[in-house]
Amino acid sequence: MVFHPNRRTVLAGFAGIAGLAAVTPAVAQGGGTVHDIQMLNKDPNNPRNRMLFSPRVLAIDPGDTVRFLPVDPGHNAQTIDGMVPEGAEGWRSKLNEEFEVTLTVPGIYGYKCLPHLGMGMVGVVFVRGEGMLENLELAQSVRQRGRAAKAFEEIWAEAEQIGLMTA
Ligand SMILES: [Cu+2]
Repeated sequence: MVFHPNRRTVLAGFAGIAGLAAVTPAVAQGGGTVHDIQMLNKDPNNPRNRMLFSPRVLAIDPGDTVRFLPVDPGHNAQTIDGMVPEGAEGWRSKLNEEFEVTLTVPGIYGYKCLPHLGMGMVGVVFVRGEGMLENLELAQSVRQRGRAAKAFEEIWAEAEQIGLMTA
């Protein structure tokens, strides 16, 4: 896992020099793609849904970067104990701060917003590749409460629906 706290600045400078800012998708330093997850107070598609990561199910390739965007204040993103693949490290972002993490180990990464875990503000990143589902059972066996438990049920169902739950 690699942190790139200042990469946006670096990339912006590079894109400016290359003159490609408008047409080039975000590419991480290592060549992987950058995927954004918004941290929101309200779901634009359903205002009754409060405090959420969007998207809360994300599948990426090894070496890709996940970027958490503090669109609304009061959120962070941190991995949940027991929901990180063996050999990989978790992460913990600060409140209200944009945060990037590059994931190289295939598997399932469950994370939460610490202030809003009780409101079901959780998400899962699937890193594709050999062994992606090796920690699925372990991740699913982590005890969740209340709305977080409900959110994870929905997340696993959504992952199943988009074909992530079969190797
Ligand atoms: Cu939150």
